[in-house]
Amino acid sequence: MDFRSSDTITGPRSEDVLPTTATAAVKVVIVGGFGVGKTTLVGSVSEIRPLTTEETMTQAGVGVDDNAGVESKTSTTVAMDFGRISLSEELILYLFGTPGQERFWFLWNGLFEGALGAVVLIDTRRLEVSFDVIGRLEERGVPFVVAVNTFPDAPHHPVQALRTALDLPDEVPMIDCDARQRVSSRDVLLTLMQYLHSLAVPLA
Ligand SMILES: Nc1nc2c(ncn2[C@@H]2O[C@H](COP(=O)(O)OP(=O)(O)OP(=O)(O)O)[C@@H](O)[C@H]2O)c(=O)[nH]1
Ligand SMILES: [Mg+2]
Repeated sequence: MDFRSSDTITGPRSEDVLPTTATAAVKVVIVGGFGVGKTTLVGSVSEIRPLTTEETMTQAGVGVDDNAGVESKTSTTVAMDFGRISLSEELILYLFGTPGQERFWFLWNGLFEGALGAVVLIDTRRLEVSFDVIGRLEERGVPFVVAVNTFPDAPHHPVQALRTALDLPDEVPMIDCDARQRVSSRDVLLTLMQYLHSLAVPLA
């Protein structure tokens, strides 16, 4: 297992130290089917060097790992991703990326403990890998937003068609993103925080 953040222990770097102005910390989970870009999103947006648990995909996974549509993928998350981002001087988000493959989903229980909300990343080339993920979030009652990770060869569907396909309630925000881009990933997290805020503020 590759715990990249602890390859060489040289003491904290300045960007690893929590800002003294931080007053609130929120745990957010990044979920989605296999290969939709969860590890990429955590890595692009994290201000600390992300912790990853990538393992090389081998022949042993053929027939077990469904890599249709992402055949070039060479590694997969086997436990979790972890990162951190300060959304403001006071507000810190701790990001936990889940493994996409169903055989590792038993880890969800621990990863969701104390989480305020979730981002569901989807790939429109393989919408079906997201169905169970959304169902499990709904069962847990965890508020979530949906981020459409735009791969270059992905078909473009009208928002309403996507919502219908995912059976998504109208109030759940949906946003396009490029998980490789920091600003885009940050916008996804801001959308989630605004949504959580709207749920917390009682309607007049
Ligand atoms: N073109 C494009 N490629 C992307 C984007 N996001 C991720 N990728 C690529 O897609 C592949 C899958 O990304 P990962 O971040 O490993 O996906 P994951 O959801 O963490 O995968 P698992 O943990 O195995 O479920 C990688 O090769 C990324 O470089 C994107 O927005 N656009
Ligand atoms: Mg991953």
